[in-house]
Amino acid sequence: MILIGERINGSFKDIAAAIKERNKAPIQEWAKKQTEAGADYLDVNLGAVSKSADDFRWLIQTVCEAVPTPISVDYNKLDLMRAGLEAYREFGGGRPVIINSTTAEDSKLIPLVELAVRYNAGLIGVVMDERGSPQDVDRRVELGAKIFAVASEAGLTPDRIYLDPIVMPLKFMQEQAKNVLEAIRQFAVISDPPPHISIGLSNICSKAKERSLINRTFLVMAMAAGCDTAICNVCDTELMNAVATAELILNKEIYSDDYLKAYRKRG
Ligand code: THG
Repeated sequence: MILIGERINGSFKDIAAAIKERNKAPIQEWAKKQTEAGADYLDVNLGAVSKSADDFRWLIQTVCEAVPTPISVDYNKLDLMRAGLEAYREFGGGRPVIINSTTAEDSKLIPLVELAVRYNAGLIGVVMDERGSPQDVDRRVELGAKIFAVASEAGLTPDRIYLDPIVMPLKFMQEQAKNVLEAIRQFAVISDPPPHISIGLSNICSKAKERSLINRTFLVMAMAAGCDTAICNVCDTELMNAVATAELILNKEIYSDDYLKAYRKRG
């Protein structure tokens, strides 16, 4: 699994306050904690707290100073994405990068694919268009196939393309979870080799009581369907243990009695 730590996101109160006050400490602590927990990438997202390119540059610089972990640059507007990628090039010194994200709309997809080519980045494509996010499997797959086709045409190989079926809250859109799982199964046969399939896991447990249990049950099911990347709470030990066990069951790691310990030390 490619694990992307979700915690440096302005939708969390402590991160929002840290951005407003330009206080590096809480952000750098989360960067370190998630890195120690095994994050392959750190998602860095301003949230709604700011729309300023300067703040995004500062946030990315702050993370890069704390840890050598690569970043997924998370913003839904092109101008800030450009500023973020420039900052990352300056402060990240040539680390890998994931652009998070494009949608399937031409006005976003075409420039963001171009940015991914220019910055040698991976690109997450969420299956939305001008009409919003689809509720059914077929439309999700249609939009995923479009993103894959446009990105491939521009020269991105499948290992740089991440399709995101858009996970919805179980509490409010209960019927969507099984549609997401079916979309994952179909993304996995879009090409051979397939693209990465990535989910924003914690969307599933929004406002629910049993957050951790819902997260880990859904992630294991998504992995069985073909998901290989998750933006998630990497500091949730039960979640990480479930991922390690699912990887054994899917025969992606070699069994040993100490596999949990081995998984924690990986990378
Ligand atoms: N796909 C892609 N990128 C994404 C998402 C996605 N980026 C953002 C998001 N979704 C993934 N990250 C999070 C981060 C936090 C939470 C959910 C998803 C979360 N927040 C708390 C909540 O909603 O209850 C609020 C914060 C708090 O507790 O204070 O759970 O789907 N490509």
